[in-house]
Amino acid sequence: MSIEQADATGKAAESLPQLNRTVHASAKPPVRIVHLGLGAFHRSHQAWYTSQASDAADWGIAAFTGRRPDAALALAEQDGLFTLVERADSGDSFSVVGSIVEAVDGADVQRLAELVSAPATAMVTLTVTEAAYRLGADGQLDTTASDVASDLALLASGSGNPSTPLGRLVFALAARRAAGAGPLAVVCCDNLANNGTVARNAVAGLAQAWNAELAAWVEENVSFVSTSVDRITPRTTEADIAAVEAACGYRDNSPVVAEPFTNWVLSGDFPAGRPRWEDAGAVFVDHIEPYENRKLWLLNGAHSLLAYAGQLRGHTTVAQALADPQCLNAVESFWDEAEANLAGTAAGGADLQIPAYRAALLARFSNARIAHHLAQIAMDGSTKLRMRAVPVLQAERAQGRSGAAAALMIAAWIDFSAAADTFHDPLATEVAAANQLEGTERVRAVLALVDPAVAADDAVVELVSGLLGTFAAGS
Ligand code: CS2
Repeated sequence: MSIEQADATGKAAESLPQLNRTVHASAKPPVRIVHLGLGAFHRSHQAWYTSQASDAADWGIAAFTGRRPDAALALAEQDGLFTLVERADSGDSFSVVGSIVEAVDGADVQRLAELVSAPATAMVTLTVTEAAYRLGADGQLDTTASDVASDLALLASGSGNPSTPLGRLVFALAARRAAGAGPLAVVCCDNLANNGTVARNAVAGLAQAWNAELAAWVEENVSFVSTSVDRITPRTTEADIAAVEAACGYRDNSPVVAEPFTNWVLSGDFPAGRPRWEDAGAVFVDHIEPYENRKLWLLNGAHSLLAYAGQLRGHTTVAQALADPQCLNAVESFWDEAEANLAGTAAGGADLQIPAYRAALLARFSNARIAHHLAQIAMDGSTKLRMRAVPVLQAERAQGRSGAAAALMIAAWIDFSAAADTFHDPLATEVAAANQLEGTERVRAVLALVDPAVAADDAVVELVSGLLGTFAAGS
C-alpha cells in the first residue's frame, strides 16, 4: 500500500505514520460479509457496528462500490482502514475502523460472485439507495426500466456483466447456488418501509424473470432481513481530511464524518450466523414496522421537507433550514400529523417515546458542526416521498383530516422540481415533462409519478395545488 502523505505545500510528509494494518496493529478478519454500496454511510454504520462487536475478529467485510470505483480505490490503498470522525456539538473524536478487509470496484462482478459463493460468506448487506430497487409506483419491480431490462437481457444471454446492484446480486446468488454454498441472509440497509420485503421483491422479481429454478432456490435459501438504520453522515470534504491529519498526525484520504448518535433495529433470520452487533447497541425485534415508520416519517420526512422548503428559501444545510421559523413550523406540523398515526402502529407494544425522539431530532438537526447539505437529501425525491410523505398523507385522510402538512412536503418538492438548477431523480425526465403542463393538470401529472392513487384524488390535487409557492426566499 502507498498512501502519499503531503503537507499543505504538497511536499511528502514522511514523518507521518501510514494508515495501514501494520502500523495500526489490526489483523484482518476473514470475509464473512459482502456489502454492496461502499459509501460513507456504510462505513459510519454497518462497518462501525461490525468493528464494535465482541466477535469482530471473525467478521470481515468485502465492500463493493456502485457506479464508480473511486471509493474502493481510495480505501484499498489504506488496507480498508479508515478514520471515523464522530462530530458532536462539543468537538470531534477519532477512531480507526478495521472491519472492511477488501474494497472492490462494483464492476468486478466476477469477484462478487466468488465471494458470495464462498461457504464462509454468511450475508450480503445493501446500501444501494432507495431508487436502486427499481420499484414502480405500484411497489413492484419495474422490469421495463431500461437498466433492469438491459440487465435481464445480459443475464439471459450470459454475454456480459449486469450493471445494476440488484442485477449483480442476483448474478452472484446464482453462483452461490451453483457452488452449493447454502443459505445466507440479505440485509437491506436502505431507507425504505419494509426494506427486507422490498429487497426480496426486487431479487425475486429479477430471478424469476431470468431463471425460475434460481427463483425457487432464492425462496428456499435466502433470508431477507428488514432493518431500520440511522446515523447522519454527510459527504466527506477536503476540510475533514485536513482535520484528521491535524488531529491524528496521519493522512487518511477516506475518513468518514458522522454524528455521535447511531441506531440499528433489525428483524429476520441469519441462517449462516451474524456478528454480535447487539454489543454495539443494535436491537433485534420481531415487529419492525413501528420503528421503521418512526424513523422514516419523523427523521427522513423532516429531512425531505427541509431539503425542498429550505433550498427554496435559500438555505444550504439542515441546520440552517431548521433555524428558519417557516421551515421549523412546517416540520413541527408534519411531525404532529406523523405522530398521530405512529401511535396506531405502536399498538404491537413498542414504546416509541415520540416526544423524546422529536426532541432528540431537533438537537441532532441543529448540530451546526455537521454540514449536512440539503442538496444531498433532495435527490431521488419521487422515490423518497412515497415512504416519507404519502403514508402520512393517506393515514391523515383516512382519519378524516386534511394531511396538509404532508401535502406541503409534496408541494415543496414540486416547486423545487421546477426551480432547481440540478434535479436529480430517477424520474427526472418524466417530472420535467409533467411540469410543462399547467395548473391542476400539472400537479396531477407530477403526483402520478409519486403515487397514482394520490393523483387520482381530486381533493388531494386541489390541496397540493393550493400549497404551491408556500416557500419563497425571504418571505
Ligand atoms: C437522508 C438520510 O439523504 C437522505 O435522504 O434523509 O440519508 C438520513 O440522513 C439518514 O437516513 C440518517 O440516518
